[in-house]
Amino acid sequence: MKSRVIHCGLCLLMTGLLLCGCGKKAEEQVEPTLLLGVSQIGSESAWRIGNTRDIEEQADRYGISLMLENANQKQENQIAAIRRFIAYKVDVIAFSPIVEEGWDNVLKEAKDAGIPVVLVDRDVSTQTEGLTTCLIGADFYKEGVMAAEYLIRKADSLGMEQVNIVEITGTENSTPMRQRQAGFVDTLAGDPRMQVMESIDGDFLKSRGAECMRSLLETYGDSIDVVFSHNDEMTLGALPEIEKAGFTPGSDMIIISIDGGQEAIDVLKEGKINCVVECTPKLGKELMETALKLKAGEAVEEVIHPVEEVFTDEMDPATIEPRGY
Ligand code: GYE
Repeated sequence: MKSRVIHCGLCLLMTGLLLCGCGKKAEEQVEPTLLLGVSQIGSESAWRIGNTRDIEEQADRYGISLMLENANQKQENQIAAIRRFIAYKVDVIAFSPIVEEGWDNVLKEAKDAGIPVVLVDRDVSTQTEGLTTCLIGADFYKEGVMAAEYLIRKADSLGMEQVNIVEITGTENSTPMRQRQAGFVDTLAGDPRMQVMESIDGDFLKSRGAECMRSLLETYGDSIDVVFSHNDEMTLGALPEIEKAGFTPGSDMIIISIDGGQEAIDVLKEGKINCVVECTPKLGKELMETALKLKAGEAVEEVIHPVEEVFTDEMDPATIEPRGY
């Protein structure tokens, strides 16, 4: 990520040269670019990699200079990155908080420096109100609801009387983990057939998805009817474990995933995943437009949720467009 920062520095230097009349096109009026500092969580999933790529592409499209830092899954790296953005006097800070708590101090520092902060993808929970300007990200609660609604339809169609569920959750205390779980559990609450036997933390990682599935299979074996996994990566880690244990995912066990990356959709087409709730990583365009508005001192919407759908074994898989992540 350092090279990106250096690259930004060079861009600024070049802009400066043009502005002070040292460049060839000195007579042209060059608009100062907006400098956007983005702290990304890491590279834990195809979703995250697609999200980073989208932010980079959209920044280029909008002519916005980007200081993009990858925190490698560590909150302290995100806090350090935000502090660097403040020191560098960026125009706008955007970040995807790995967990909800623990941001009060650094966000107060950004506020004191007069730099607006945009939450991308995930939310924060702070003691002081008003430390961030807006949130651009999915409605995770609704994603959990859509997953549960599919399960109710599926259990109806199979005439199931008892449905034993295991849940592999995303990073503990992160917004998608909390909200996906809440939406799922709340929606199933009125259905006496549904029983979540265990929820286990898979941290949104493929390797953890495999480990969690091994342990769930050891404990519950063939009494597992449903695996609800909070992202595709963990699902893709869990599937080979189910097969190794002698079960056929998609028929012996109902598999429900979230994200909708191409790899999971291909596996849905093979019949080994039954339902994938879409969560789009393409938040870059909204982010750039929001950053430009904030720089211009315009009002922005407090919450922007992208429209999302659900892909299931109830539909014709040929109708699913290539996903792009
Ligand atoms: O589902 C997962 C990623 O916050 C929505 O984080 C995001 C989640 C996404 O690593 O794959």
